[in-house]
Amino acid sequence: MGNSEQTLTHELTLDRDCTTLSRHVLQQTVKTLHASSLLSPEAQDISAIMNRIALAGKLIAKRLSRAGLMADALGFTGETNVQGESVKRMDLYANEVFISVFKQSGLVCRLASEEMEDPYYIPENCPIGRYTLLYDPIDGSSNVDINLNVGSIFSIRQQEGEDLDGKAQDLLQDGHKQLAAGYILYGPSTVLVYSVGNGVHSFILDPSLGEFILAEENIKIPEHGPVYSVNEGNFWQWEESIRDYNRYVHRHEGYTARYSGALVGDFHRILLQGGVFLYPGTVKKPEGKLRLLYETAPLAFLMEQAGGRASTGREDILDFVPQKLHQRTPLIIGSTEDVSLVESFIQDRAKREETEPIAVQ
Ligand code: P6P
Repeated sequence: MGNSEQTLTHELTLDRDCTTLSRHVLQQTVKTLHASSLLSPEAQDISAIMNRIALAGKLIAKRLSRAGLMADALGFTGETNVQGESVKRMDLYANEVFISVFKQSGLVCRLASEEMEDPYYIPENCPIGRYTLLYDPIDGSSNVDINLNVGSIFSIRQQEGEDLDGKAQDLLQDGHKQLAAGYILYGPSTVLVYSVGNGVHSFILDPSLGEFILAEENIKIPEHGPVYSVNEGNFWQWEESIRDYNRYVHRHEGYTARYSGALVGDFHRILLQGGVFLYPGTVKKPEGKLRLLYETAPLAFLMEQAGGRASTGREDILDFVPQKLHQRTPLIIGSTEDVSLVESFIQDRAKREETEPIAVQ
């Protein structure tokens, strides 16, 4: 390799190492907003919010790496959250981390979390911003005590109106209202993936620098992939069409099952390798288990930005209008061909049920 090529390679390498999250978000937001400069207030705000989210991710990653050595860091609190789920100590810790990094930021007015029945309103003695952070502080917390991957999921929306009744009704709008979305995956490395509507980009935390460094820009999901990710233990709870799909992938070559019990890790695999993740409705939970505003909608935002699809099985996730803050939806998300295949089983079964009397169970 000649000297000039070596210099170019070195310069590229140097530039790659210097692309931190805050710089990248600013550039991306300016492009998305067609803003005139890096100094546009909204671009600055979104970049600052992403920086706060990154700080929360660093604090949570640090706690997770030491939790097994700390008293009272793991296990259950003995409480039940608004979802009816047993609360892990890490759920509460992570929820508090997000509140603490945003409370004095002057960037947000509300924080809506899976762990809180109502949004947390920034106190009047703190600076108030015009944005709302919606988040699942630790998704997949059943994996925490066994040292398997977990994640945080986030979505950023602008407050609309004055929310005078404190009911945050303006949050009950479809997913196209999201300004940004992403997740942090706490695995062998800590990965932050985000989009502000101009492609999907991943960053890896360099613990020696304490910085998230750009790993991959404009991630695109393959149109088809071999992986289907679903909890087959629910097979007899599903509607017949989903059972039809499951039988199909069992009988046809080229499919393989992967399921970790933590949405963020399963989603990340599908995003990078292609395929489909499903959490369908069940008899007990026809709306499904996953929550729209801080789980399925942010992931749908990312997936569509990456060239994939996200559906409830009957409509696009991003079109779904929630009736309540903790609205649940079924989720079918991933490669366009694989999501469409699942939907085809739902449509075929619906047509058959229209023309044939439903057999008495
Ligand atoms: P199941 C974790 O509790 C979670 O919300 C997601 O992270 C995960 O995909 C799903 O639930 C797992 O649910 O019913 O398969 O254990």
